[in-house]
Amino acid sequence: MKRKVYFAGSIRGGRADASLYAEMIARIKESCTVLTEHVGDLSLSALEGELQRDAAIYSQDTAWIRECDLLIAECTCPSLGVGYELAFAEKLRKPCFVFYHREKCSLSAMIKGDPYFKVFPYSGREELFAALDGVLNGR
Ligand code: 6IA
Repeated sequence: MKRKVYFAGSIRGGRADASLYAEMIARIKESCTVLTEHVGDLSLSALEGELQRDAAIYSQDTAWIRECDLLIAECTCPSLGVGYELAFAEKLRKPCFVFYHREKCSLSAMIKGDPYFKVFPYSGREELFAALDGVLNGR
């Protein structure tokens, strides 16, 4: 059976990297099921998110984190929601893999300094997708 991946990326924190999330999700879907495809939906703006019922979003997303086999987060664009999801997944002992562009952001010490998270800084697409393939192939 395909592994279930919870992909986390910024929504209300800003949508600057939404197309990158979509590319990462497409790559993950080659071998796994992605529970959170909407995170890479380019038509989804932070404002549209405001119109959803927040309690329903929280309830669905935490259920998906319980269900997932692993969590992959792209953290270049800082997001309170992604930070929360990482802590929630750690509590459940789900494997967590964090990617961030080392020149474009200074990753929070609460993520970078937590030895539970496997953190992958990258400088360009090639490095990012090689590291992502490594995670997906268990290297
Ligand atoms: O604080 P943020 O909004 O940046 O948090 C982003 C994270 O929270 C993502 O990894 C999502 O898993 C989760 N999240 C935040 N907003 C939503 C949401 N909004 N739907 C699902 N998950 C969300 C409504 C989207 C809807 C129009 C399709």
